[in-house]
Amino acid sequence: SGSAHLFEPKVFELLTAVQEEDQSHLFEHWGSVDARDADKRRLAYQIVLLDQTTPGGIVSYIRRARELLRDSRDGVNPLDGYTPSVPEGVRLDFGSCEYKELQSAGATAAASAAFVLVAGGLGERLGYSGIKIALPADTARGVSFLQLYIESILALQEQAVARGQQDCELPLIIMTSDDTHKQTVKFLEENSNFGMNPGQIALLKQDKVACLSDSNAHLALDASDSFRIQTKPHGHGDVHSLIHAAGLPQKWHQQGLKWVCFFQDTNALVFNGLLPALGASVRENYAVNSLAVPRKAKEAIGAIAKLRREDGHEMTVNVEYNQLGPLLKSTISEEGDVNDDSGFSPFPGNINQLVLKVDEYARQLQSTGGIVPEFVNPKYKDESKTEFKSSTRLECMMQDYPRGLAPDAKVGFTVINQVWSTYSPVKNSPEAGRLKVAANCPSHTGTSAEADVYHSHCSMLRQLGARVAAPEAVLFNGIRVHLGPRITWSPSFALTFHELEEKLNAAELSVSQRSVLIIEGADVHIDSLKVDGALWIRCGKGAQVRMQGFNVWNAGWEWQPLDDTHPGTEQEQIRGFHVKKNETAYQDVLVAVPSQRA
Ligand code: UGB
Repeated sequence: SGSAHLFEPKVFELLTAVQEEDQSHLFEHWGSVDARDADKRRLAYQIVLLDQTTPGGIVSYIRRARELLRDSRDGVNPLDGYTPSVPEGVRLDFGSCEYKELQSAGATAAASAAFVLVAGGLGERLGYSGIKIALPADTARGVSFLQLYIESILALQEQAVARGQQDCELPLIIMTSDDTHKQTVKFLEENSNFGMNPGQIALLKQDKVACLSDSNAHLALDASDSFRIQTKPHGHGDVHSLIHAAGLPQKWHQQGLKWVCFFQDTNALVFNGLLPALGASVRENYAVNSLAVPRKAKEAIGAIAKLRREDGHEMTVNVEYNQLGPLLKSTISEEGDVNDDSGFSPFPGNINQLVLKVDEYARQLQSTGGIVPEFVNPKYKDESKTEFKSSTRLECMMQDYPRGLAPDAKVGFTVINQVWSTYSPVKNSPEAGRLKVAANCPSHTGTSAEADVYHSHCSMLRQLGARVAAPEAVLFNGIRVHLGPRITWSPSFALTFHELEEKLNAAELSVSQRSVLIIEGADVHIDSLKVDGALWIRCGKGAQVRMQGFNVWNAGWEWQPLDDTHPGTEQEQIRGFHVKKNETAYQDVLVAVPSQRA
């Protein structure tokens, strides 16, 4: 129309290009293209923004959507023609010789690693109003997931510095979304980045993508605002295009970094898996290494599978749980997704912790622009499969990255056989958790996550020969867990079995069932110690604590179920208990004592 020139040419060009993708309905009600009209400007500039933030741009997005929606309507299964089998990978027992070896090798290799935390999820399933990374990783020590992750990375960095790599500064990238960004920034600011340098952390915010209203990939206008396109999250797969857009792989390459480790928002045990996996990546020269755990059949976590097509094309990828059953039924197993004699599915469960090799990752992102294969999941109104119950959008998952790799890329997995040692996230509300338990699956609640933190710490000590009392079954929020002595320590004290061995004489350590033992600080040494009650050892940077002949006995702390007199805070309600601190013995050496010279 005559007023078209009022939009800048670039904007007008984009609007035309979008319209030509069968999107006339977006502008039908415009009358004339008048850029002075506030509503029209709003829609136009939303399209500009979507074009900038959508991987590949808006036109490419519409075209991808059209194809995927057509396949969905026609019932085309992307896995058709593929036969699954259990791939080759590294299988480890928590604390075995091989595990310890790879864990130490991984801790050394971490000196050349970048870390990526995906934290854009809102946690609807958990029913928590705050950001999940601000939840406590365990109630005894009380530090948040984010602090724990940062402390772990800093501990690895300190070790590299101690080995002579003076300038080591390990990058942390946090992917946020509109739902989590502001709160994440504030949380970091309020806590001075938990000790990281300001430039060490990079936040990448993912944006939502345009919704689609029908099988022809028409963009969906808001029902109450015909000058706004509906948007929804695109999924954690965005992390790759954001990393690409920020030019990070090239930067990492220049810094001499070799590995990049991805992990999720609420797994306190992540480094128990990441370090041996990093060690395995070095040993096996994996371009992609997915961390995995034994998976119960039908459990709602993806399965790592090797897929082979008749023409010989092979890939080792994650198959989401809703696709695995049908795929197995149509190929190798009439029963579908069922447990074998081990009580678990033969396919290891993906836990979305990945170790990628930087140089191949950089090459791959260069050629794909960071777009990982997408999928669409429309809920159709009827059999004709043209209209949807509500608008849909394309989605993507970070673990689908290997799908785009060349067939000769070395893709493996590392499974740790003891799930509780490696993976125990806080994903589900108590109600949802109880349903999971009823279905014979881990509850993945605040309750189970807490118990597993202590369980894994206790197990490490026991494996080294300490006398650590057995756990007792308790019920919180209707979820039964086994609660051992509440033992936890900071990553600066120990991240590996090897460090633990160096710092404590396990034969002379004993801890009773009701006890709490918290150890914080790098230079803590336990020669002989008996705890029956609560002991908190706090050792500042540069200071040293040596526990020799200590015998702690006090009223300790109690984990008490919530009830009407004590309904608990939102954070406590997720777990189902509050901690009553009756008495605590502190061993504090917070400032360095100047060493005495003879
Ligand atoms: N996340 C984002 O950063 N952005 C998003 O848009 C969405 C999520 P969920 P999901 O380990 O048990 C995954 O929602 O996606 C972050 C795997 O697909 O907790 O349902 C979010 O903040 C599945 O194969 O999990 O399922 C969180 O940190 C299985 O491995 C992370 O992404 C499953 O996780 C995961 O998001 C599992």
